[in-house]
Amino acid sequence: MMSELYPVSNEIRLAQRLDGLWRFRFDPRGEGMAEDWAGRGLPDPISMPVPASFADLFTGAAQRDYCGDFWYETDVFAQEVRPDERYSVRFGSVTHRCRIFLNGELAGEHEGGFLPVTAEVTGLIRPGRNRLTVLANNELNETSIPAGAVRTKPDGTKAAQGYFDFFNYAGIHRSVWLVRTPAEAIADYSVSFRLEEGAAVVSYCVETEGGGDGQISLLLTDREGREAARAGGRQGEMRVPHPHLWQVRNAYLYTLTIRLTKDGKLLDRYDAPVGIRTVAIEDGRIRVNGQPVYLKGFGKHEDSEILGRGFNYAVAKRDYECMKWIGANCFRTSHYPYAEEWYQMADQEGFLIIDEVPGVGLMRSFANFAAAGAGKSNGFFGDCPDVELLGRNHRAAVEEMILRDRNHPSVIAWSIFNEAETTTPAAHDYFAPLFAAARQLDPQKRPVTGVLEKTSSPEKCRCWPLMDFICLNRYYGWYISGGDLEEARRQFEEEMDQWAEKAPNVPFVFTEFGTDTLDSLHKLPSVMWSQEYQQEYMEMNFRVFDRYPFVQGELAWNFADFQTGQGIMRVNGNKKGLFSRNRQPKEAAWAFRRRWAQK
Ligand code: GCB
Repeated sequence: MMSELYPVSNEIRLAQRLDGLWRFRFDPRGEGMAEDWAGRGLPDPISMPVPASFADLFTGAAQRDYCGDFWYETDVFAQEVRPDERYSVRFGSVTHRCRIFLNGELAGEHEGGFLPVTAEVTGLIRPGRNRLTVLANNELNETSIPAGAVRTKPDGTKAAQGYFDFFNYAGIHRSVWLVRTPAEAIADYSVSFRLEEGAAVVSYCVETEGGGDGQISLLLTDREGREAARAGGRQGEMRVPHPHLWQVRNAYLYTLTIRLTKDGKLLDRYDAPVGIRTVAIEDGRIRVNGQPVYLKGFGKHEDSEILGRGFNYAVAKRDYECMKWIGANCFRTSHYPYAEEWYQMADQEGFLIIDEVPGVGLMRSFANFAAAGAGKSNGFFGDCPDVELLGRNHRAAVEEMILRDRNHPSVIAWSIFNEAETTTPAAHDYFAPLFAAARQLDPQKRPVTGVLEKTSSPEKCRCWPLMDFICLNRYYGWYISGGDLEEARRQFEEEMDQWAEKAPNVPFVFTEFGTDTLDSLHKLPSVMWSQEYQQEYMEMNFRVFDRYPFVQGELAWNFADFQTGQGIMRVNGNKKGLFSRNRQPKEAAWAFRRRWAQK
């Protein structure tokens, strides 16, 4: 596996961003490979911004809803090509799968649309102009995640049917880089922490690539650039006396400078921010640096007008400002790992992240989210067409996510699935190895969890014992007993009483609860979809959460309104946001702001 180090430029390394206006072509008949579009250049291309989803840029439904193969192409100018260096192109993600070509030659391929794709192009790259081509595909099936299906219409066009409640945005959603590293290079590193009386012990491991016997040295400096610790060797410990800890909403980042040298010559260097903190579940509490923390925040989406799922710093900045205003300290990357820049910003802002793989849609039904919310599950693992292949793809996503994100202090837990079928022995057999893999892969041994929908009830769920803390998505007062909050509360408490008996001492976090709410609708007495109803529903939920001391967090669904497929359940998307899609607060946001200031 290629290094997952985020690209940087310094005196040794080059990271050249290739974002901009690329050339693009839909390939509805899948002709591009046979006609060698990678070698000959895209015929009659149109322009396409990178990064962005393609769907919302057009005025036609055919382009918005396009499903199948599509191609991107750009020119990469290399001023020089050094014979003794390695070159690669790195995509933050390409949704959902891709093949990468340089100058017509296949350089790499990747399954999964939410994690980086790195293709080594050493030997293929030439001085001057090079042609970089991407063949992408956004079809959904039941052997990869997120799960779904494709329907072929009578005219031969395809339509994606996700078993999930978000628009099947596709494209090059994150930055693309040309990366140059030395032949003998730092490939990756990891850190983990132990707090002792008056000191922190940082255990580290550095991996190198390209052979050679260069020496590794590490220097940890504080925010003022003063030395905090140093060490030598590929593996070891550093003692930091009187450490400045990374705290929730009060971040402190050191800089770890890793150097690879040989005979006094600097071969490679990589600087990384490091937040010293511990995460553990102890005495039924989620603890950061030993202190219990109540999680307050949201399930989010990478979603905004025009960009779709394309990463944009300004949108992300606005989201963090809104989350700070409302008093949040946490979010879940529902339902897929987000662009790396989200985590870098969370590291700086002191936000906590539950990092989720795209393990969503693993319950077959017409509209999974709706059936799930109402407790109607139709199974999955027992009759999935190739459960082993699905498991391999799922495991690859778990591995790649942990490898990518393990050094972020903001990441406090790994979520292996959202609302999967968990009530059969087949589901347990499917998930047990994925939980084990996550535990084994993470040097920091963070908690591992999964997100349970309504049919994963205390009596029926077979997978909750795999989890270090239990995440529940519950919609009492919306999908269940909608419009009758008193009855909803009664049913909700009935379930919670069962959990209290079933799983004593396990922390619970509500990872979803919410109501679709139109920012234009007011009504007294309240009705579903009105601003007043959202507020009353939230207040009922707060009362239930506060009755059960094992509830250790509340992540409302959703941070903002977001785009979904069309259907009778959705009014131009899911409107459960506490903020509108253009990030203005709904009325209930003030109730959260008041509550979270006290919590
Ligand atoms: C859920 C899903 C989420 C949906 C949400 C809803 O349970 O996890 O993806 O968007 O419900 O609003 O129905």
